[in-house]
Amino acid sequence: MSTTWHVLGAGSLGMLWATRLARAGLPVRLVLRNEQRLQAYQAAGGLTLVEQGQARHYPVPGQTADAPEPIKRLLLACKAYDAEAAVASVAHRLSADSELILLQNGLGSQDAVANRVPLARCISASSTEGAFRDGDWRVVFAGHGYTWLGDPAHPVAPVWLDDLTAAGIPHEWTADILTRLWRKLALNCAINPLTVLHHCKNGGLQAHHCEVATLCAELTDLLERCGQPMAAEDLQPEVERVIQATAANYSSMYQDVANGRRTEISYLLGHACKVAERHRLALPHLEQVRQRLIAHLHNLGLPGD
Ligand code: NAD
Ligand code: KPL
Repeated sequence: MSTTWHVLGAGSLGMLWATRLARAGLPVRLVLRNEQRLQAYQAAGGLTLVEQGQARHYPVPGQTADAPEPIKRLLLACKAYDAEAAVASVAHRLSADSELILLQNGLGSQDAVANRVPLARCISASSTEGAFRDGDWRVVFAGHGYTWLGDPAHPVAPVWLDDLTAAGIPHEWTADILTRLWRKLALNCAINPLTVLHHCKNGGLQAHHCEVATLCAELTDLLERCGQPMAAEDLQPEVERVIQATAANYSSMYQDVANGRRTEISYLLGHACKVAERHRLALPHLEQVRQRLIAHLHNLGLPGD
């Protein structure tokens, strides 16, 4: 019998994973924030996945964190700033043979989660898939991509990767998940805050080439200093390539700010600056961008963390 996938967080990625796993005939349960959300979900009767313009309905069963059955496999699909509290809400249902898959972008939340549930196995993920919500309990699959998974503490791949294959979720197990997470963090730090501060699409940063190059130089120093030389390799050319390839897009942070949503700044730029301080490495431009961004968020009435 297949192990049940508990998906905590009925947001964009949570719904994208839950619907594809359910479509493959795998047992899935959606863990919702409270009884009120559960009732609203039950009234809707399930999730809708919109793929290539086609909407399909999946009646994935829902429950709250207080449901009685143990959780053996948990996909944590909330934002980085909610991860620790979210896992705490189901900690009483986890045990030494539970496995958690952490979908959060950036760094910092994974350690916070692992410290909360030291017995469970925590697997980190870094995804380039894209999805957004276009209504309650509805997700649009917006960009095909890849999800890298890895466990910095144990290099052995889990057997349930077969479930992802069956569900058509493109993935790869990697022993170097920290390199991937740091590389993505560096890309996001070099691009996302500047798109917010200059109020532009990613391509607009081509007009701020020197500023981008300065941030890349500091990020490269940081990655080398904190033992991530592979994540540092040719960072600037890759940042420039991503800016060009995604020129017509707004960065995820830009979209969060434009929609009045809290950003994940503390797990991106905030994490980079904190680690630099720990290594006594001065990164004046990154620190200045962080402070400008926080001031900008406060001016908009958004949290600066
Ligand atoms: P989202 O805001 O759409 O969804 C998060 C969901 O988690 C929300 O529905 C929220 O209510 C729920 N949640 C938070 N705390 C909860 C709790 N205690 N109990 C139950 N539910 C709770 O976020 P998302 O876009 O799916 O992003 C999730 C993570 O994946 C982020 O770190 C993001 O950066 C990363 N990511 C997203 C995408 C994407 O395309 N959306 C792509 C790559 C990476
Ligand atoms: O991941 C991104 C984001 O917008 O969050 C890109 C497109 C790489 C820009 O940093």
